[in-house]
Amino acid sequence: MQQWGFPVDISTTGYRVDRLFWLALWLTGIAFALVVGALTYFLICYRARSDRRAYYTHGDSHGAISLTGGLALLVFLLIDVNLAYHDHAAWQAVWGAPPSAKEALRVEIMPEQFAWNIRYAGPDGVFRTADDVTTINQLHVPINRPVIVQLSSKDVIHSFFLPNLRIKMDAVPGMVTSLYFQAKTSGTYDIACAEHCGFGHYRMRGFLVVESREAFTTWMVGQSKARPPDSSWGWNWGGAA
Ligand SMILES: [Cu+2]
Repeated sequence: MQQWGFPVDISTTGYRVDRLFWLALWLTGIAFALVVGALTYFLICYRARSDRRAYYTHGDSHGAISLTGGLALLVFLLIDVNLAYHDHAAWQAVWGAPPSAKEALRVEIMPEQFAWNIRYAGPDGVFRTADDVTTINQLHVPINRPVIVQLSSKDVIHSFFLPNLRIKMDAVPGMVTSLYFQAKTSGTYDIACAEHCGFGHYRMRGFLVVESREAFTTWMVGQSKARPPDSSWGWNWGGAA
């Protein structure tokens, strides 16, 4: 399902990203139409004619400089400043208010060429203990609960991308980055790698399953029985743990 050509938005903040996209498209689209319109007008109006001689100007008259400066200022204020203002507001909403580590579900993701290694802390809520749950390419989250994801990378730079949540973060070797989101619609959605990371880049398609709290718990219990935790990677959550 799509909205205006976008993947359906299932997040609490994604509409802000979409609005920014449309605002940028409209502003630059209008500017583009005006520029092309003016260009066409001048091309026709001042085309070569036998009764008119061309003349040359450096464009350094007072009027020409004022017009150029005025137009530049107008573009700067109407497009750049306008976008920067709205961008700041959206940024604050999407990245500026992380949920507390207590209310949120915490997930560690360690991508490698070419898969997403995903780890949950398990019932005790502490990472790198015997009840950790690890999966590959399968990220299950409960609906309407904030999720904090911490990322690093085993090999090259990947980019963890959830198109339906309008959120994306680089996964960099030797560094821990993070993002958070809250999904409000259940279903199965794509996880993509948005950084071309090698020949198997296309294989880094994972699945995000948004489900009820009960279904999530049932899944988690099943996973913990299905496979032993993978302790070959990890990091400290610092104060958040
Ligand atoms: Cu990748």
